[in-house]
Amino acid sequence: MITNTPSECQALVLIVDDEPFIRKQLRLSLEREGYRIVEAQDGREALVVFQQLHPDIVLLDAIMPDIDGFECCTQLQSLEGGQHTPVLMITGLEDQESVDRAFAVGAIDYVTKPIHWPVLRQRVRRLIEQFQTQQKLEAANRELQRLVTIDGLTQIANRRRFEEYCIQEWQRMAREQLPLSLILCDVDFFKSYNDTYGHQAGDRCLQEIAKAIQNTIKRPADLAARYGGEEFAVILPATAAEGAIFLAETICSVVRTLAIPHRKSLVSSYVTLSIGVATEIPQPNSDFQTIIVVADRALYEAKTAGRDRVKPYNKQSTAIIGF
Ligand code: GH3
Ligand code: MG
Repeated sequence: MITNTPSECQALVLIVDDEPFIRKQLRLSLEREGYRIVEAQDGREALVVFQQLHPDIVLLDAIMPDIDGFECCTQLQSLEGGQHTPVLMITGLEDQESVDRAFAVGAIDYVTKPIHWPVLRQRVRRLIEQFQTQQKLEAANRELQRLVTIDGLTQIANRRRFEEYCIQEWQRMAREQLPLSLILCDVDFFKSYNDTYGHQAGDRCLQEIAKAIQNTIKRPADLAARYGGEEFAVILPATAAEGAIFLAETICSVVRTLAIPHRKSLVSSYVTLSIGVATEIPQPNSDFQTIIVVADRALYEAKTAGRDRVKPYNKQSTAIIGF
């Protein structure tokens, strides 16, 4: 006898049949395997229960009054999780057309009455196993997807995610003709910070700054990213210059108030940021890199003007770099 693993045993089976006797037989047989069981006596009830409890498998009678099994299976496919959850049709119909119909509406397998119990048990076990493996794989893929877009040190978006999002929002703002703002931050005298306090302290400092920036942005569409070594970027879709400058000033002052000691800084006793801000309403088919170049230029101006400050994009900067 093949025994089920603990996670298979905890699996929830939804039994849908209008005949109480069949439901009871199925329940008893599958409870013996260790599954949890929930019953529905018609298609309508099955759809409600499915949405509430998200079962791991549905055993579905084909012939029922009102919504029959075929219709119920069709409707299940459109519910959340419906396309992934296996549906095993159980029916007295054996004709070619019924079998074809069952698979056409999304059933993954088909068992005929009278039920051959050992076969049913094996099929249920195999389908649950496949479903759960699939679920784990999808969760692992989601985690992998998250990992490739997150910076390992600071746990905010990485450069790759930044560029992806910047292109996406640049194009969206071009379609909607709304302003996109970009904030570029660079830690002041960070090389001497590392030299003074060590690389590990430098890493912790970057983590604190990332957290502070992340906590400062509020709108769901805003994205904070680690742009490079000690450079951070914030993308602000549908945000005009005033709003972006205000946020940049807030970031600057939040980092100041972290009060991370930096005795080798030439502008403060604490770690500070220099920040450049750019805002543009993108032209259709223009290159998103333009806004990065402009923000970088503004950042350079913040550095040369004495650091620990915000410099917004201005026309002069754009003239110098030729946009
Ligand atoms: P400025 O005020 O002009 O920006 O000077 P700076 O010293 O900050 O700039 P510079 O580009 O000379 O040095 C940046 C330093 O940031 C050098 C590099 O070792 C450090 N750095 C970059 N990435 C990391 C990191 O992940 N961890 C740590 N600890 N340091 C990093
Ligand atoms: Mg720096």
